[in-house]
Amino acid sequence: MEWIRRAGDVGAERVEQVERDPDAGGSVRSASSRHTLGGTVETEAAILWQPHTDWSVEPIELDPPKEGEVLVKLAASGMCHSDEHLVTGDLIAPLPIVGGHEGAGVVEEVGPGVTGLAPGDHVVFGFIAACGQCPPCATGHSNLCDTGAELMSGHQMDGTVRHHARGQDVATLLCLGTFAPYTVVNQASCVKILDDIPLDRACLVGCGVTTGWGSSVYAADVRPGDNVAVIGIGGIGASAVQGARLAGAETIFAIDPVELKRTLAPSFGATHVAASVDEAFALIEQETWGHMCDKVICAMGVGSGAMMESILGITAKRGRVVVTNIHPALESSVTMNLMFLTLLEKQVVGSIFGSANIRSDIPKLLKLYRDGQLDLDSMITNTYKLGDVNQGYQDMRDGKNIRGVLIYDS
Ligand code: CXF
Ligand code: ZN
Repeated sequence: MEWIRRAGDVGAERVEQVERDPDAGGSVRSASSRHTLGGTVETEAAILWQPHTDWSVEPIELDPPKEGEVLVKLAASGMCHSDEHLVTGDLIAPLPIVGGHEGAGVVEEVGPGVTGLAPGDHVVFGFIAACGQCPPCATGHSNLCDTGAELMSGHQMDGTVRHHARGQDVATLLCLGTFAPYTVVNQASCVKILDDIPLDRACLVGCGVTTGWGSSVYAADVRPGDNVAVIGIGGIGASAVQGARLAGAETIFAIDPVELKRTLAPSFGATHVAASVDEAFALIEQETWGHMCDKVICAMGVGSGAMMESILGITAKRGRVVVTNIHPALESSVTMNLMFLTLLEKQVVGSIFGSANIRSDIPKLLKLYRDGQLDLDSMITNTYKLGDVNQGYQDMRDGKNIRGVLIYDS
């Protein structure tokens, strides 16, 4: 007899004493995964083998966690736009790669040297790991963590990978790979959360929600009475609207070409909607008496440098534009009248993860959710099984989702 954690146990604090069958090698089976404790996990994952192709859902083998790593059984994964950026080639990463970086689940095993995490702990992954030791972490900017930057390579800290398919090594997006019921990640990526937070909601704060909320609250520094514009009302933009509302903005202009998103935006706190920046110009001019927006958050899927001059046009004197969305990796030109930037003291700042801190802000946002101040429920427009991941992304392209979420079998 020995103590094991059942492979199908997400959401339940349950460690069982089981009789191991010596012929079966002490293995535990769930519907889609076979797991030998301390050994390989045979499971499945959505892998991108080439840009401009579908995600391929297929069997993978997962090595046990090494130094500083943990094996996590995932309950859910958000379907962020950044995974789509791998498909379009706007984001460049080593291929093949297991997608997904908005994950929440339960720690199943810990590798050597792991401190502060134990089997049974509920965790959310911060999409940028935070080691707590490097200069950015030590100065309160863990969104720029040096370890996090290394793990963005998609390889573990020792330069190898734990994921394998078709006899090949497979990287994981941001060294997370949440498009799979199991993954192995660095402990620095994990944030322990309370057991009573639903994991299918909690996963969203690992990227999109905190990125959007922090873009308003930290990067833009929205103040009570501010006029704010949010461009792009996906998962990040809807959360930026919520952040601006919580920070006391007076007016919040939600700008999106998709009608469904303009319809949903007021429920997150938008006071006005417009289909484009150009259309928003006259509305903002009228509603702010020509003052324009103190803060503008760029949260469209992929930005375009050619739009910056119009974006600066809806920005007030001393106003700040926060560039949260990604731009194509090879784009290096932008339209911007630098004379007016100087004369009107406008600012353009970049922000990653909403300039937030995974260890303080993830628990904070989940508390706001529990207290009913942050709406995660309405952010989830559709849920999918892993096998339907391509349908989920098609729905995103078709403008049907604020956020799709993959739900794994419990
Ligand atoms: C992105 C930012 C660029 C690297 C990949 C992740 N952020 C959120 O999805
Ligand atoms: Zn993301």
